[in-house]
Amino acid sequence: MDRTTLNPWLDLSPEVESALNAGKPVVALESTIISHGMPWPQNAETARQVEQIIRDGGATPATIAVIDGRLKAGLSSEQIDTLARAGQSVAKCSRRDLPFVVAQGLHGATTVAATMIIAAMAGIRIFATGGIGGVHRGAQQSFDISADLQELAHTSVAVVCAGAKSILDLGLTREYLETQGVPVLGYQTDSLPAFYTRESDQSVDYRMESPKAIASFLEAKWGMGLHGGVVIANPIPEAYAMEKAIIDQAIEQALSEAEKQRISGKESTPFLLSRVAELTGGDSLASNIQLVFNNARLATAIALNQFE
Ligand code: PSU
Ligand code: MN
Repeated sequence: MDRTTLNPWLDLSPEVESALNAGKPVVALESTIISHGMPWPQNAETARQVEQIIRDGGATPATIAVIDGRLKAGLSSEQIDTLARAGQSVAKCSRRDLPFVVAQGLHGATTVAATMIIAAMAGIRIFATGGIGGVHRGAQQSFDISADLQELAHTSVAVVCAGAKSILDLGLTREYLETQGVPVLGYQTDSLPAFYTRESDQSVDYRMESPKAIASFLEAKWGMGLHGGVVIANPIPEAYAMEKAIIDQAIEQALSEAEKQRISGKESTPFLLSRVAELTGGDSLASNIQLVFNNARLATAIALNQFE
């Protein structure tokens, strides 16, 4: 990519800049998962470990956030700590929120949508995370549909995730993605994974057996000019998968508390995530961390294939 065309609002870390200039594989990572998705200090440890997994696999990690009003692809260890310690007090930034945070010179933790936007600006095509946002249960009434889905419709970045949590309506999420022309690939699975569990009652569009097959799919899509994202759904490793009944019960309770407390808008997803984590104790946090690592490994393998 021609560095002179770099967006003037965006800073690359030295590590990310040299990888991109050399045409080496880079994997993007989001920061809402750090500030809003996990508690301190596991969030900072996980963020650093996931970067190391990507380096060990032969690619360069680019953790994405807004720091003092600057868009960043690649954070220092201190910047990761700042977001991790501040937790929910950092602004959760989706597409809608980026101009405010930038204009005010604030820090922002980027969601899947905002991370895709900044990754695309930097010329990064592969992004690893935990779970994507989607169509919430009861969206027929609440209209609560994550901006992540619209971003997937338009922005050409592939998102490796463990599916979506069943705080969402997975069936409606699938329908929405289908309407928007977003392919959902299953890595060695026919079933859409549901984050803590390897399977759900939803299917994927196409089962892919190897990182190479996924890289070929991406090359064909973007090569022929079909802009937009791709969901690459990677089931949680068997050893860390949780019992469906336990997760389902925690999710039902979190949803009913959210309704009683009239939680809505951008608070909804963080509220549900943290209540589910509290209700299931340390087990769900350990699973969450392991599935992020697993997604980083797959994203790295796909990124390497893209550069063969
Ligand atoms: N789902 C998870 N973990 C997360 C998120 C979703 O299992 O951390 C975060 C991601 O950053 C995602 C965001 O992009 O929540 C979606 O928020 P909303 O539903 O408000 O769009
Ligand atoms: Mn929402």
